[in-house]
Amino acid sequence: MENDNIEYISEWPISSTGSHENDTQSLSQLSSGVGSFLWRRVNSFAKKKADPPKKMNLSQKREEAFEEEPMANVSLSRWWRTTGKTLLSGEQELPNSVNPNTLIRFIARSGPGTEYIQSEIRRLRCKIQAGERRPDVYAALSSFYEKMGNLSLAITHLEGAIEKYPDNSEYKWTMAKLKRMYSVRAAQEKVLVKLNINSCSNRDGVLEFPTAKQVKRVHIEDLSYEDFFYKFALTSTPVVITGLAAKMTAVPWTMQHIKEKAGDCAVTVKKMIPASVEWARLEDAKRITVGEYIDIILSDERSEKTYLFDWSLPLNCPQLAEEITIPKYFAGDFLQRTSAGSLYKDSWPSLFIAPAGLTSELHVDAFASNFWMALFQGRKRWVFFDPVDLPLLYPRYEHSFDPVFDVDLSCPDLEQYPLLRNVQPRECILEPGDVLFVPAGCPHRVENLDTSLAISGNFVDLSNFSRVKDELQINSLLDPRARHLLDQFLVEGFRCNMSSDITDMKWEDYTGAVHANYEHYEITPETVKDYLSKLK
Ligand SMILES: O=C(O)CCC(=O)C(=O)O
Ligand SMILES: [Fe+2]
Repeated sequence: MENDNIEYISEWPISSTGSHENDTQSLSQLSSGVGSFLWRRVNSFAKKKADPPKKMNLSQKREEAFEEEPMANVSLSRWWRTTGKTLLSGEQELPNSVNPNTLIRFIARSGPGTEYIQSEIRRLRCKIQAGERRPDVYAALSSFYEKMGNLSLAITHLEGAIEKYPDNSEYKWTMAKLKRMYSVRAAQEKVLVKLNINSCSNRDGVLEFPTAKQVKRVHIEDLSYEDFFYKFALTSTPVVITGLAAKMTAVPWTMQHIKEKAGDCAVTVKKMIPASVEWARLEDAKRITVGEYIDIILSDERSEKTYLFDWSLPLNCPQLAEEITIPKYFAGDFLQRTSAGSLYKDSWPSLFIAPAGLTSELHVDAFASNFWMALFQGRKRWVFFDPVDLPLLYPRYEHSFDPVFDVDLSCPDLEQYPLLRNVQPRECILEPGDVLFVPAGCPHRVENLDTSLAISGNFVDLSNFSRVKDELQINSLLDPRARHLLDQFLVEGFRCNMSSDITDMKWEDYTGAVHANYEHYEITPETVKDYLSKLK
């Protein structure tokens, strides 16, 4: 079966983010960047080998003359282009995607793809048995085991590669990912043992998705900074703050206002691809101006639903960013205490415009960041899960540390995914004028009930600081910008105290927060630790 998209599966990925405007560093973009090495040959080892010493004896020469084993993604895409695509005829259609990660996952799960993976596993095992015990052979074998879902063997063989090439940060990154998947599996097995099917059957014995608790709504006048920080941020509890969004912009934000200020700016809008393995199942759709996009959204003819998603205002339209006041609850953002140009410092607030019916599928915000969203127009239905529920939602870590979830929450299948019976969802309908807080690590799904207009930001404070540092530690294995950010956070004396006297901050004060005097701030890492230990 022919499909134009197959041409996108090249040995070197055609980046799904290749057309991005100006390095907006949005979460979804970062995730595809970090994982992209999985597509490359693991060539740092090859480079070492390809740089031979000046004088070599014959046996050394023989040792140099090997062809490096490609990792599973590269191997599968080569196989697909030469052989696989002819074998697939008659099978299910390829996903309607040009994203290499999405396509390769489909191929790996197809009948012929699985057979190819199994034959590669046999071939690589023979190679090792025949004495070719190079790190690239072990790493390649590990990557095929991972494709088959055999985590134990994937880990064992990657350990073999790391033992022989301990400095390879790509191997280390993959090992961290395999271990994370392994711990998810272990958590799932524990719950499966105790699963009580009856607990979620209705009177007729039909399985039902657990009823969601409503997220608390608190009026801004009734929510002090201290209450927000201790009761919600530190306990990973989402909250809707009412009456706040209107205070956040110098003039009311409407579609017309956005069009006037940003109409000529170009943006890559996204579309939801059900089979996608990208963050929130959103993939790049097309390049268009903000003005054209708003015209389409406001007109009735909307053949294809696209999302203006997480579009960085500081990077793309600073004059809109300057109109924003950051509410006190989020204004203590540690990202603003880093040097100019640091990763994420200028990524937010970002703009969201969507037509009714479009969803951001289940996802977790990257690098353990906290999140807020202010809604100006339309309604959005949010469903959240506690971070401890993550394994019950069947997460998979494919090409990044941002999990992709197998379950479809629009019609959850409790037979196929029995662990879903044990989740404890919360939900809310965000109304215009509301501001939502989503704590770090909470999986969530969002459905636009109407045409909507919103802004959002991701932030770091003492409620998620240590988790953020852990995530950056892993990301920094492959991403020098993550390393640079982490180094600033780790410096002794990084100013991480917070103050409950904090006030809302106009844009220039917020971004200039690096000059504040933190010594007098009374919320310290010790205060937080004490508070959390008393909660237990
Ligand atoms: O409003 C949406 O569609 C989702 C926003 C979100 O969860 C995010 O940007 O992380
Ligand atoms: Fe999110």
